[in-house]
Amino acid sequence: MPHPAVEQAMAGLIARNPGESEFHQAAHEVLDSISPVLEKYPEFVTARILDRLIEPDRQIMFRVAWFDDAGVPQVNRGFRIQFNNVLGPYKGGLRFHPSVKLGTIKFLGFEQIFKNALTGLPIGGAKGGSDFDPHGRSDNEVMRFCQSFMMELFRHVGADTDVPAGDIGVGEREIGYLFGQYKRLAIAFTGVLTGKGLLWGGSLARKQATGYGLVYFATRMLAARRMEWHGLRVVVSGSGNVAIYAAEKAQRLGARVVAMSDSGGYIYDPNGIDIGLMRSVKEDRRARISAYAAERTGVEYHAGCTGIWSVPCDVALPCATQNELDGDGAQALIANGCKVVAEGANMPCTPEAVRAIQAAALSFGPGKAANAGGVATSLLEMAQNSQRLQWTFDEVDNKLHSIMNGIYDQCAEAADDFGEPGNLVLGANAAGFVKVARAMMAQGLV
Ligand code: NDP
Ligand code: 2IT
Repeated sequence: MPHPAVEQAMAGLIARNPGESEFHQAAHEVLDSISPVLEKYPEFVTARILDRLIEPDRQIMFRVAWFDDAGVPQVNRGFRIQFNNVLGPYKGGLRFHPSVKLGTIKFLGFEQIFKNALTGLPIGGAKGGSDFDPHGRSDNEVMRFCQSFMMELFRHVGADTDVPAGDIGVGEREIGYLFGQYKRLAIAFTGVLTGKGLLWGGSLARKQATGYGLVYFATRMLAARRMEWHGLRVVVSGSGNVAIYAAEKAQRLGARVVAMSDSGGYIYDPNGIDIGLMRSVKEDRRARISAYAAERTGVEYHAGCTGIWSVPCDVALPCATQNELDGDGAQALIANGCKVVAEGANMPCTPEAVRAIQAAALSFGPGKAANAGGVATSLLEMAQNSQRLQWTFDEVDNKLHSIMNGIYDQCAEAADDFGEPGNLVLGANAAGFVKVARAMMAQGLV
């Protein structure tokens, strides 16, 4: 039975945020784990921590108007949800994708609170973005959009206030245009954004960090089953920033990544992905993944992205988007003998998929723990900006590695403490929540 405070908070959230199904799903995922924590800390119930935590500190929504290359005015909607800054300045990415709605940003911002808490670093939770679709837009169109977006956002962000970064559809190009406009408006060169280019305040290893961190986390999941990467078959969905560097690191550790995807379809490459070719297709040319199949022998291309889960593998790393791996996908993975599923994307597994994976005794690593290496390395970028220094690749990568080990240890220990050893969902939610709740108690009713 859920604790009554959980039921009250969830009912309030649904009533106040009608129709925001992704936010409901993300909140359920956390709140369903929290009852034993509330039993242990009744003071959190008295202080109504849950009801306070599910209501964002601030929700910013604005019009973004810009001219396309044909001179036609275009209108998009911009968002920034500053969810909770009890542990540090707001921190979280910006997503540019046509599917972005208020509820999408709320779900991502809510996840970010606990993820950032798990890193052990001083960062609060936020997320932002727009329903703008960069696909097929020229660099000039992307620049004009970014400049218009920052024209409003700049009032709400700052190196000690709120520090956005990239997410789907926002990479170094977009961060560059956003940074240029911020600098012009604020007359200040500060660490207001992370994921910056290496020549202008970026951190080495930030681009690789989410994917590498995911593999470091999954290494611990494998070790708990007395397994290692060498010789394993891996399926990685997506072919963006997180997917490419997860695939690269897994292969460097001796695994064979046999399938990757984009929103149009997936490729099956039984010999293991050629990372150089994949980067050329997706990063340099911004082409479709079908081009990879056309340029390498022995590769199959299949239209439609969900079929990727029927490719036999030992480890599955969903790294594209929310709800991309459903109950059927999970059943296919289980039937083919998959042992470990670790989330590189935010909430890529549906609740049915997570239940099926856990019931079949596969190891499951939730995104808020497994993909926290990106935001953790963003904090390392902020630290370098404050110091006016740039650390070496290895320095950053070593710190990332130990942060991921620390996150895994916290999740495993919290799962033990709350009586479900190996349940990293419970562990991540409980460990993240306790930190945030304690800090909220200390800072009073605000
Ligand atoms: P990118 O934009 O670099 O790549 C996204 C990839 O996912 C592309 O291959 C894209 O295909 C695919 N994709 C996007 N939307 C859909 C969709 N609706 N259906 C199927 N495929 C889709 O983004 P990132 O790699 O940065 O982000 C991927 C995931 O990782 C997201 O969930 C993000 O929130 C999460 N994440 C990112 C972090 C980061 O540091 N970047 C940190 C932690 C989590 P296509 O090109 O066809 O659209
Ligand atoms: O989901 C995420 O953690 C990110 N998109 C990265 C956020 C960040 O601030 O680096």
